[in-house]
Amino acid sequence: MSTTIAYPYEENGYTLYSTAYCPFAQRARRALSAAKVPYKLVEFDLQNKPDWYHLVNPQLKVPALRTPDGTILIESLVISEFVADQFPESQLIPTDAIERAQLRLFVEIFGSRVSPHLFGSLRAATEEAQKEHVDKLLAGLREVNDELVKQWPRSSGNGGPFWFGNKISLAETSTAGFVNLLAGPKHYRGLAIPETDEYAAYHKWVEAFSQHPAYTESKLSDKAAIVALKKFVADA
Ligand SMILES: N[C@@H](CCC(=O)N[C@@H](CS)C(=O)NCC(=O)O)C(=O)O
Repeated sequence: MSTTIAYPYEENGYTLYSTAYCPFAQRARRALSAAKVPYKLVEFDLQNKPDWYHLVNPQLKVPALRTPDGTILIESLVISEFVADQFPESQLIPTDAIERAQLRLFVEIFGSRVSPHLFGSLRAATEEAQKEHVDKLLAGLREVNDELVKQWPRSSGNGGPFWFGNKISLAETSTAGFVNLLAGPKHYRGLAIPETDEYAAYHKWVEAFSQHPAYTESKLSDKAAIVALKKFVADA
């Protein structure tokens, strides 16, 4: 008897459906990579989605993760927490409930105070609106900085330079993609992140994860990020 595979996946393994420039897809890739989980990467262009993709995710969004038992998971943070739960030895998230909440708050700052203004600054049509978003983006990055300043003296912070001391965790795998995309507002809107005390912890943290293979293997060059973000730019 022959079986038809309606969409590509790794038999008895993990398959991640992804798009290179998507910061949400990068979350899932980086969680898998930081946990050293082998997986098959199925990458495609969102403008040219394969016909079979609705069988994987009817919402037609990336990322999606197919697990060895055939379960399909969607939503980047859900996938990331699944990886952390399934591979606890990777210590991608603390075990203590308060520390877990503190890590989730850190990720949330990127979701609600960094990412909206990163994209908002590009989409804004007037110089005034662009400047307002750039100012709010900088305020969001100062919040990230201040959260690290609070985190590092805690036992889970252990002095940094990662959120979780000397280990990469979901705090980085879930947010580094947005740091990578700051190349867009820098290029299109003149964003400059000052080298002052207000941003010192932020810069130290970025420098730490920038060397990590879980970041570098799916990092976009500044040029690629600028090209990928062009479609969001109101006046490009
Ligand atoms: N909340 C979702 C957001 C995923 C998302 O918006 N992905 C975009 C690409 S970055 C997408 O697949 N868009 C569908 C399309 O452009 O057709 C998650 O965190 O996974």
